[in-house]
Amino acid sequence: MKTLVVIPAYNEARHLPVLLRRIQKVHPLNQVLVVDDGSEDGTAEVARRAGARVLQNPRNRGKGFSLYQGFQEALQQGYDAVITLDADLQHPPESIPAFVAKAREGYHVVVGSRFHDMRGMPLDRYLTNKTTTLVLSLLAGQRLEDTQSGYRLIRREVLERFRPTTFRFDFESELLFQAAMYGFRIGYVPIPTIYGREQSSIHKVRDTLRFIRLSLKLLSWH
Ligand SMILES: Nc1nc2c(ncn2[C@@H]2O[C@H](COP(=O)(O)OP(=O)(O)OP(=O)(O)O)[C@@H](O)[C@H]2O)c(=O)[nH]1
Ligand SMILES: [Mg+2]
Repeated sequence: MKTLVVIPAYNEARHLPVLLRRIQKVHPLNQVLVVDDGSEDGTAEVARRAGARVLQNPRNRGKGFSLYQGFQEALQQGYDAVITLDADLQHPPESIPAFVAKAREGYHVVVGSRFHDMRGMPLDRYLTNKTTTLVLSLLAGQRLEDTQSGYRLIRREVLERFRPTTFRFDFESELLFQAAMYGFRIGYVPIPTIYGREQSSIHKVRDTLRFIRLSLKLLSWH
């Protein structure tokens, strides 16, 4: 299964050298695409120097937009799947083979789930995660897990079908919803819950409002 690893990155120059070195042990770096989304800290240069392929947005467009750019690239270049993973070392690249193995079992989307052990997740993120997952499960008519996890494998068939309307952190919710509605099989692999001291780029009020707006929009699918 030819897989493109897509890494959305906003000011991640500090983490990328370590991350890319770890990725290299399990996946060829010429099949790793870092999307630098208007960073101000030299993220693109650092990623290029470490041997990854790089797309660079002159200004910040959102995590979802960057992921979508990665999806288009993968489709154009004939990849069978993408693996999306965060640049901030919360997603251990050593799990990449587990995602591929799960996809081979016949799953179209594989989500890295932290639901088996969420100790270490800050309370506000825990509550947001549980609530958004419950809402999306109800909307999608199936029990979903860890819908806010950015560590995923998505097969080509899903990428071809997906029509996003949101391009920030809501994008990943919309992707899972559409995959479920189109009847694609969604599987899970356990990943650890890792939180450092980094500031999240998620804006509590703005991104919550975006999620509510998305949920209302998804209701009209029914
Ligand atoms: N392309 C792009 N990537 C972003 C943007 N904001 C954050 N990211 C990246 O998305 C990944 C996750 O960002 P975080 O801010 O940690 O969000 P999160 O992991 O969902 O939130 P936490 O659970 O609080 O860690 C990291 O690789 C960031 O560099 C953005 O505006 N554009
Ligand atoms: Mg994070």
